Amino acid sequence: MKPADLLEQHAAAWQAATRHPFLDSVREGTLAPQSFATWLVQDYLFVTDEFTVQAHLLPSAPRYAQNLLIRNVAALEAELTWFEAKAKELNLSLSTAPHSVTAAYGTFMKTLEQRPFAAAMTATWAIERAYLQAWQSALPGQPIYREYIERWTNPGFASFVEELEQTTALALGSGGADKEAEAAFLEVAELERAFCDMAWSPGDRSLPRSQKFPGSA
Ligand code: HMH
Repeated sequence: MKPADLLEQHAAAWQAATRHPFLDSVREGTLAPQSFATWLVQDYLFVTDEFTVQAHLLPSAPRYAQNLLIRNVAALEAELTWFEAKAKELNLSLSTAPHSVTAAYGTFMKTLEQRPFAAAMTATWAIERAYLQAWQSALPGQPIYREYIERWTNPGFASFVEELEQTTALALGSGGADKEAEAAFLEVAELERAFCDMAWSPGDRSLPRSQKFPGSA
């Protein structure tokens, strides 16, 4: 099995994870400010968990994956700093309780430490690949979201995701964990969809449209 086979065999689940009204509204500029704020704060909490889990994967990762995984950990740490700056700009508090979906995603990621490396690597790739594709669907997007869209659609990020795919292919190539890798892939797809749903919840959408983009006041 190759990573591309997973995308092909689970095209519907993957589509649901990466084509979402949340990103359509980022593209169209119709997103409620509260939805964006919820997304930003919860994504910060998500990356906090992802960073911890990825750091834990390092010591037992195969030699061929170590350099890439170290760069992933470094990129996630830089992303935390970036989110902290954005939150400050927009006057959003990051000391918020995780939403149940964010908590579930964190719990899932923690289990990767106990799974075969091929499954953990497949999930690591799928998590980043999902964001690449989801944010590509928001292109060109509204100017207020430009920096966000560019973060996950720039060529450097795309080639990083490509490297993750190649390393996942190597891990799968050593054999024996296809079923576990497939399960992890499907869990990522479902959690990514749920994460977008969370930001795009009817409760959030019903907030007054007149409210300005956070920080624009
Ligand atoms: C929910 N998935 C989610 N947030 C992210 N920041 C990424 C993937 C990419 O790191």
